[in-house]
Amino acid sequence: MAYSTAEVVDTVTQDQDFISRTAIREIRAQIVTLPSIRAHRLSNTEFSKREFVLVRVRLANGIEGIGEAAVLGGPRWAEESVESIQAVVTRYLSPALIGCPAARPAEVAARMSRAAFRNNSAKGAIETATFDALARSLDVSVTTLLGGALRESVPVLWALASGDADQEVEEARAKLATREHRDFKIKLGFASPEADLRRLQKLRDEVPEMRRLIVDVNQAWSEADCRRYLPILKELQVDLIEQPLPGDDFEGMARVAAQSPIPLMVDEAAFSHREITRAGTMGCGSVYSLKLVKSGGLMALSQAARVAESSGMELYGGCLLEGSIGAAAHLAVFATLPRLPWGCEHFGPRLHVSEIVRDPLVIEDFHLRVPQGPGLGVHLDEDRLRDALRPS
Ligand code: MUC
Ligand code: MG
Repeated sequence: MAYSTAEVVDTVTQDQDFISRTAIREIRAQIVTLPSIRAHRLSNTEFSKREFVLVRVRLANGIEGIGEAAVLGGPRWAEESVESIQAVVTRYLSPALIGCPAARPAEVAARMSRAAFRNNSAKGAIETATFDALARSLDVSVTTLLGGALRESVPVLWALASGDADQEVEEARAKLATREHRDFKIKLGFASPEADLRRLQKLRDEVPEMRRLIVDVNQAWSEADCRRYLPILKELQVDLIEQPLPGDDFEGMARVAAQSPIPLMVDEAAFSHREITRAGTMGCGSVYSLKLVKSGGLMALSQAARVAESSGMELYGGCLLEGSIGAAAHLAVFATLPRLPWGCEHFGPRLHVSEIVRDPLVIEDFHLRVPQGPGLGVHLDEDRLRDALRPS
């Protein structure tokens, strides 16, 4: 059936009208503080409350989208802090984006990269909020805009990170009993390797039902440590070792990976697509941890998955302990990936004592459900948010 000229002109006009109604009018960045259920320890930082920046993008059509900019232990896991994110969003990214249509995500991303170098957590939250607002304007899910869902849920692990072996045994048993988690990530590197291995041995002995075990060393070991301790990790049936060496030691990671009896996962080493390609082609690891704070946007996160796979790495759905908003943003991308063999680690929402959304994410039968649209599928609870805002 051929369209008449008048019908084509009508469609083009409607499209242009829609695009102009999605012009970004306002971007707000609010610092949120949520206490954690227990202390969470990494090799280089420790915290008992989580702070993040809630980004709200309002369009000309009145629709608002939300995004979460995560950090870990201040400017410690990466260089951004909640204060720097708030300043960069308000002072640089927001002025660059006012008037830009949310219906042109490629232009949103291009304007952000012209306005600021890196600052990926800030950019990732703005892009999330922009996609959320655009998807709500169209009454579809963000996943639909990113290619459409290939799965409705993702296997999700739990991280044991108090450093207290007795507490960790109890925590692992509780997660197994409620059928929330059977795969676990154990944070190493804040104690001596010998103490960490004793902790692991106790967990293996006392919780034999634990299935997959991943250890995250967060860059704390040397190459010599790896040679000494990797055979013991193999005996403890560890399935994956995450970023044992410093992020910039690509050669060391490649040497360790070549000799390791267990696959290595690349985390802090690779943010940009060029770094991912380098890590993969050098053989620094056989798995890549996908994170919005490394990629700086939902589209770039989805591309990072393709780049990692084409460089020879399998995919793991990483996190920076985001709450429900950040987790929903990751899930919107994870749902579109043809392969995600290592599942994900978006247990972050359960690490907080409270939520700022009305519809917390659902974990059942060891899987995290992809929230359904429109938008990200999560909605702010303004009363809870008010209680959680850091006083200015
Ligand atoms: C990291 O390095 O992977 C994610 C989970 C967790 O326990 O720490 C973070 C960061
Ligand atoms: Mg890690």
